[in-house]
Amino acid sequence: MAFIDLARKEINCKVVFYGPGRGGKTTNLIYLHKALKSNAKGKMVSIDTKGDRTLFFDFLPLAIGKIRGLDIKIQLYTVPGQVMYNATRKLVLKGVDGIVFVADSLSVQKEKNIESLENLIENIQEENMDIKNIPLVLQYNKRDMDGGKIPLLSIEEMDQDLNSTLKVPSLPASALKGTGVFDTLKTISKLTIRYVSQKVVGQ
Ligand SMILES: Nc1nc2c(ncn2[C@@H]2O[C@H](COP(=O)(O)OP(=O)(O)OP(=O)(O)O)[C@@H](O)[C@H]2O)c(=O)[nH]1
Ligand SMILES: [Mg+2]
Repeated sequence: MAFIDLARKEINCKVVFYGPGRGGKTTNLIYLHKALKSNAKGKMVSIDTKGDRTLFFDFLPLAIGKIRGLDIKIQLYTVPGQVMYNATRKLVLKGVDGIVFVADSLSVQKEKNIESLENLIENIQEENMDIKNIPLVLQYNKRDMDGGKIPLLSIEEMDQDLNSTLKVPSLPASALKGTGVFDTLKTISKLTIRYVSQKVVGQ
């Protein structure tokens, strides 16, 4: 949950990258960590990985600027996408202020994307939150693999599968090349800061 530290004049928000296994969540954070200047980022920490699979979570703290004299800090987390690690996903989701759902554009992953989004909605409900109230952005990742051996889902099909009822912002991306990664961060940051400010004002 977001918290304001008035002594330090800062607001901290938590954004979680969610989505199916091997969809590219960790790759998003790795790209941001590489691309950002050192005054905008802290240390990236990956807790428990096996090969390139996340078993617990990755963490990357960012300082994204000032609003009305307050420093805005966003802490990025990833969950493990593998189906069996649901308890860990629930733990990482606790106190979330914004979510990036990283969907895999490979056509063979169509069902996995849908399952993972359903799992997210379920886990959010269990936390007594409503997915419609939480800032959410869909990222359609791996668009650089267009024309490769495995066909990609079209953007329209992914919107149909994942966004027909949610109707949230969706962005094409390649976390590996970095295309769309900053757009994703910008979009979720804006929504999250607005959401957190409203909660603060409402208190
Ligand atoms: N070509 C291409 N490969 C990608 C892209 N994003 C991720 N990958 C590759 O896909 C594999 C899985 O990426 P990860 O970022 O580890 O996936 P993850 O969502 O963190 O997976 P889990 O930790 O198992 O949940 C890695 O080999 C990445 O290099 C992309 O945009 N394009
Ligand atoms: Mg990972």
